[in-house]
Amino acid sequence: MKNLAGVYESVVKRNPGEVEFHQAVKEVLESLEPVAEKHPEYVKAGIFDRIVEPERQIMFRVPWVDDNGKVQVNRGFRVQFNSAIGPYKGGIRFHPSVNLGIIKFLGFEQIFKNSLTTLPMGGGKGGSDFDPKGKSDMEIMRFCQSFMFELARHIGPDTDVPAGDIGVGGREIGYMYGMYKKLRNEFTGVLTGKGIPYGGSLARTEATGYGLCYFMDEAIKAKGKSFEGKTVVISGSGNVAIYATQKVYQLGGKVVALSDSNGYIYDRDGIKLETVQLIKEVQRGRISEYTKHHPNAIYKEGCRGIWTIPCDIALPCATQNELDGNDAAILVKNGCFAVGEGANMPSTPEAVEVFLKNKIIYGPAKAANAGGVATSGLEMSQNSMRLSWTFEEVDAKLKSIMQSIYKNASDAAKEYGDPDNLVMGANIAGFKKVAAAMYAQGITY
Ligand code: NDP
Ligand code: 2IT
Repeated sequence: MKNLAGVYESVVKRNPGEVEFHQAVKEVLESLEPVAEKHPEYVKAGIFDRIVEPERQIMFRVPWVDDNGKVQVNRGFRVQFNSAIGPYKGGIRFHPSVNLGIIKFLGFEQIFKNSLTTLPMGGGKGGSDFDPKGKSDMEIMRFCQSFMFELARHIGPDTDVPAGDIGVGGREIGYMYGMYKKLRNEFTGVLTGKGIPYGGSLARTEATGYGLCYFMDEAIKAKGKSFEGKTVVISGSGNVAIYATQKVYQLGGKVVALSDSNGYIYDRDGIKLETVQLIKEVQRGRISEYTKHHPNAIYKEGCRGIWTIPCDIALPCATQNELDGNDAAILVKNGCFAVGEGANMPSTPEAVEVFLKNKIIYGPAKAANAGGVATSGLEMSQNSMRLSWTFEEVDAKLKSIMQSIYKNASDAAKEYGDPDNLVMGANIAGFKKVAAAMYAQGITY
């Protein structure tokens, strides 16, 4: 880095210990070097210095009472990172690993991702270190209500619109929405990923996984290949992984492995999605239970081993840094030709380097998994218009958004002289609109 090295150094210095945030910022700034060269006015207006600093960061106490009557205390976060092109928008994550640095990395990525969708949404992210595993339904409800008790004062349909992420799905959104409505006495589209009976959008549940496959289908087709007949490995077994699996089958591919944080299953005949949905969506169980239903399948402890399974296409859909340089080298050695990121920042910088060096078709998260938030944007539109589109209408819009994200990222990569580098292309294409908006609005935020 030449022009932007100082910006990065200052981020590291001012945000000690926030390693995931540093990682996300570094990758973006490296891609933006040529943009800084082309646009000295952005450097002068401090766009780069400002874009790495959240507009607002909120941290709060979340007290709740467990089923034994014991008081528990968790920490809540909402980082309102950038509102240059629309209200803050981004998911809420409930996972014991959550801390400020993780929420900041996610919020920072969200700025560029949301810009890529072509819809008017700024970037934000929230969450808590609450661990939903092993909690009763009533404990989940009480926690969500307490979380929203505080969060409600900071959000609104034209201010900040949260949604789901790891550990937050339809059930949690429902509990949070109920509490928001009670506190404000307003029925508005303040959250997305809502249930269909109370303002949710059809196809939002499927959107991230479907969108990932639509994006990768474009990228793969551009190289004269397709999903047809291909063997696919997908990590995770949550919302994104499940609907990516469904779409891979619809596109003619075969998914042979899925995982959770404990281990992975390998079914050489093809994963039976109905079984996975029963275990994960209905019973909220562990992926290991799959082998009880399908004794021919294998379960192995340790989630990382999933990358040793030979495949044509790999779709990491679990969490950040789940795939390192070593895993990437094994995938390449085994003949994998495409990697699409359903999760946020699942590949370490070393893994990304391996993919780019080996000319793997690599779909970076902020482009490849933007279908979820894009459909959230469509949910916001439907709520504002007070009408709802059919599944087919939303799905068609999602597909066309993913195609244009691919085109914009690919065009930007070409314009800046590295045609196959979608990392650079996505970062530049996402940045352009936000930078232009920040520049036009003067030095406010
Ligand atoms: P879910 O909570 O539905 O599922 C998460 C899955 O990832 C589970 O299988 C979980 O296993 C696994 N996982 C979570 N943390 C870890 C970990 N530390 N190590 C190994 N496995 C882990 O979440 P989603 O499917 O919604 O999210 C998955 C990824 O996709 C995240 O990176 C999220 O940020 C990203 N994403 C989600 C979008 C959405 O619309 N939901 C949109 C765009 C991106 P276990 O049950 O054992 O924890
Ligand atoms: O990472 C993401 O893009 C999400 N978790 C979805 C955010 C949203 O607002 O739908």
